[in-house]
Amino acid sequence: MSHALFDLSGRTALVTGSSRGLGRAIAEGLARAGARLIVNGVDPARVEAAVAEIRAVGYAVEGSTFDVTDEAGIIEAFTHFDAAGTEIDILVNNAGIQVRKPLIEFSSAEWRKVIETNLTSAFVVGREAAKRMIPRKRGKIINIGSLASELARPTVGPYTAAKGGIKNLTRSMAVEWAANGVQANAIGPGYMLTDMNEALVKNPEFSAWLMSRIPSKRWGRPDELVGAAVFLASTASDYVNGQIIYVDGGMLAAM
Ligand code: GCO
Repeated sequence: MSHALFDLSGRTALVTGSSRGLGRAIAEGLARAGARLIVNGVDPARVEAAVAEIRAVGYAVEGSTFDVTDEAGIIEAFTHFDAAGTEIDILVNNAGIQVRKPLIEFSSAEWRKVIETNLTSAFVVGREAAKRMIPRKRGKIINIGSLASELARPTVGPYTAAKGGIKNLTRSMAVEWAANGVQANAIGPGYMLTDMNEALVKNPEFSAWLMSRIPSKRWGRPDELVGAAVFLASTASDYVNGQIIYVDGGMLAAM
């Protein structure tokens, strides 16, 4: 029984990139808290599969397939929501990619791909959601940042720049939209066990270094982001604006 403060019943949540990984875990967590769910991804088959799996365990869910780097497709998706009378109460800007190589070897096209997918997408989808939330005087925007919103390591330059941008895009959203009842905040995952990090998990040297840097001495699980997501999606956070909550096992607290 979830406490009324954290009850998302009657709310509709759109989570970008939620057919798998962190987005999937967050989406299922919001559904468990009562939200009606819209699963998004770029691959129709993956979206359909995720919808079927989530519906099979009894949650209200539908799919919306669009590419978060395609502004026309995003606008079309929101036009469809409008026509269907679907009000997005909670937006989680989760979609993102990772590309690892020395910064000096990145082409500008590769740079743009990461920035577009991890940062610009949050602006475009956030703008379209806010256009509808502001007149309703109510809305929750949760951007997914990263430890890389604060700290850098070699070989993930574009990702780090994008996630640093997410932190201050979140603040910009907050300062412009808070007076209209829209709260914009972020979650900063630490090193989580996802497909995106599979190569790192399998790298013994990296894992040894990482365990020496994380006070909790373990990788995080995607479901460990759900508490922060439900908090930021619920009335419990109505006076929280422009913040980023790190779920990182204590890594940012450590020297
Ligand atoms: C990497 C990882 C990180 C994590 C996470 C850390 O290559 O360092 O992909 O970027 O995914 O973002 O918070």
